[in-house]
Amino acid sequence: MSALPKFMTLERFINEQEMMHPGATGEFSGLLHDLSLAAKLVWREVSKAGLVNILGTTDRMNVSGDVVKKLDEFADETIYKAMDHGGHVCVMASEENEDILQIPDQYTAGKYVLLYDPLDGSSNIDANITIGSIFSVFKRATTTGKGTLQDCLQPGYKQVAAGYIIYGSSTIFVYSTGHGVHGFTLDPSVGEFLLSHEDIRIPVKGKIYSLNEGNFCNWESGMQRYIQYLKEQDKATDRPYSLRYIGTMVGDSHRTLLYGGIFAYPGDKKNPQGKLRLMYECNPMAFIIEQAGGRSSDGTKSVLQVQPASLHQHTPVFLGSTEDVKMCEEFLQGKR
Ligand code: AHM
Ligand code: MG
Repeated sequence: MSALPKFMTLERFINEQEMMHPGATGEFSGLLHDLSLAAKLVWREVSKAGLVNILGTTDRMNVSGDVVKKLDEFADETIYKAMDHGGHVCVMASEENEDILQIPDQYTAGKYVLLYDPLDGSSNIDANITIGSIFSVFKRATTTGKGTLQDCLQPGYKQVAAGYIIYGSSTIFVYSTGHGVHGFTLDPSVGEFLLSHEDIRIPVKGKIYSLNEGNFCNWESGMQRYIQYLKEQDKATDRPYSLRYIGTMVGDSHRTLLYGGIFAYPGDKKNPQGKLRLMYECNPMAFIIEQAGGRSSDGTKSVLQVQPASLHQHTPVFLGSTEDVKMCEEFLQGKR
């Protein structure tokens, strides 16, 4: 018999991980299984976006003032409906909804909290550019009954799992439960996510920077000096760096995870807290990057140390290779 590679589905991987934790109730695995189904349902719709009359905008704005695309609404509802009745989650919150999302009365409230960005990079949809979904999971802070805002407003270091699904040239489910970062590529012909990136480790240093440089004139001087520095010629420090920017955080962070370097959305004079949301984008990506051996920062401390005060708060974010993020912090703090 020819030596076929070992096929490891996401479902089997989750189950095997659960068996390594005696005492596990299976509730957490159930939550991840439900998320993988949600991912496939969203992927199915995303992949035919150009074929059906689903593209275009509605007249509704989300709470951050962005125009909501129809596909955002579909992804938002699909993830909610895939997760609301499994008995694993006590409350949810999504980037597209101002308030927390309660579990319907007829279903059991579980012990986990799910926060998600249903469709990240939605301004890229019409141009058929990579988009994604991002999720963050906490254990509930309250003990019984319906989940509350207090359950949702926990700092990122308390996440028990986080991940994203990238809908690109292939669809990949990347997640961590605090034991490394693993990626699974969807084989659409069998409808399974198969292990393709085991135990991803981010390079200690890269040579790519990824950010919206069009905001340069509004940045603080430390940020401006850092980017100027990356563009200077110096063989010894591998400069100049290359610039890559998709404008979808999932895509830009995924490339940074695999190739190294830095992804950033800094604060600036117009928006001191930047554009990206702590609970739906920055916390889960920071968890993944740190789990892969990288570094996250809000300019002064790990993103995971930021204490949330509200569901939709923004934070400056710097993610990537440890050496690159450290150097950026030095510029921001005026040490260079
Ligand atoms: P969203 O599509 O969920 O609203 O996400 C916001 C997106 C991020 O994916 C991306 O990093 C950023 O906005 C790009 O912003 P800009 O267009 O200012 O560069
Ligand atoms: Mg987003």
